[in-house]
Amino acid sequence: KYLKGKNVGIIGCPFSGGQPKEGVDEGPIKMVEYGLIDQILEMGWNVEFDGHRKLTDLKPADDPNIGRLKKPRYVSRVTKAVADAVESNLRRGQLALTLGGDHSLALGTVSGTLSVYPEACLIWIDAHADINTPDTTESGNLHGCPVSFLLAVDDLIQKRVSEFSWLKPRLRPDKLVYIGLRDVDPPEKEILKKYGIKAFSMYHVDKYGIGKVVEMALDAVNPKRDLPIHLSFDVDALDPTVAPSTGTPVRGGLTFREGHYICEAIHETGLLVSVDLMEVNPSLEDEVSVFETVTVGCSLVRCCLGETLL
Ligand code: NNH
Ligand code: MN
Ligand code: MN
Ligand code: MN
Repeated sequence: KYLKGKNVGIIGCPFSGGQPKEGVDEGPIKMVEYGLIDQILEMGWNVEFDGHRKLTDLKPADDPNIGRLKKPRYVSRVTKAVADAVESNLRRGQLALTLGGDHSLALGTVSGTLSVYPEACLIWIDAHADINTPDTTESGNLHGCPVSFLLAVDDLIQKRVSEFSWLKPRLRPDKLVYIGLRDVDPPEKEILKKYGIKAFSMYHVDKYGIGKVVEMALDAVNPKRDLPIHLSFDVDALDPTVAPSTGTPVRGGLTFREGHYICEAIHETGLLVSVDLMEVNPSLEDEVSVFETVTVGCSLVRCCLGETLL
């Protein structure tokens, strides 16, 4: 509906500055090495990919904490560049596919999407809500904060740091929905409650089944099925038995099929314009775990592009 034809622009983002564990920057590199580009070409898509972004060039010499926030300048510069890349892909009629990298990158991807499609809704698949503010974050890791920076609500905007002044908070709370939550910080729960943000935790997945949950999630943010969709998929939403090589695994996650079903069902709407696949860390766990995590990342992406539908 929004994109004509099967054109995808891939933005490879080897970046780990939003959290402390090295190796997550290798996620996009490994997904491409494992053949993701060819797999997408084989599905009949036109693919634009001119190599991974040189994001380390943007690293400032000095980047002291701002309050609790770690590497704020680095994260800001990188995510600004990513926002511009997503925006340019979308303006050229491509689906924007961003491979992470840590989830702070969503500051850029979602901003880029909303600058082209201000009416877009955001579906966030994650074990975590990533909605800490500069005040509530315990860790200071920006991958735990992107959603609060994106939200267009006055009392969060006041708390924003000037370093991120390029970022226009355009996401209305009623355009955001979560699936897969099971490790949400107490202040994050307060924020979800305060703004009435729809969230389907693993409890809801167990209670209703994934089919019903995705339908309810779409009903919440896209009732007429006419708005563009940005899907931000943190691989730690999956159970650690399915995706072990990620920085913050949490037990009791989505099964292999539940994760894929979400991607298939969202593809099926025909409204998907932008996809993030984040937090694959090939330096964690053993060889088999890395293989499983990288290949599941690739197959989630393929499902977003329509692979498994008959
Ligand atoms: N809530 C924690 C924090 O803010 C953990 C976030 N970690 C994630 N999010 N991996 O997806 O630091
Ligand atoms: Mn996340
Ligand atoms: Mn997570
Ligand atoms: Mn299709």
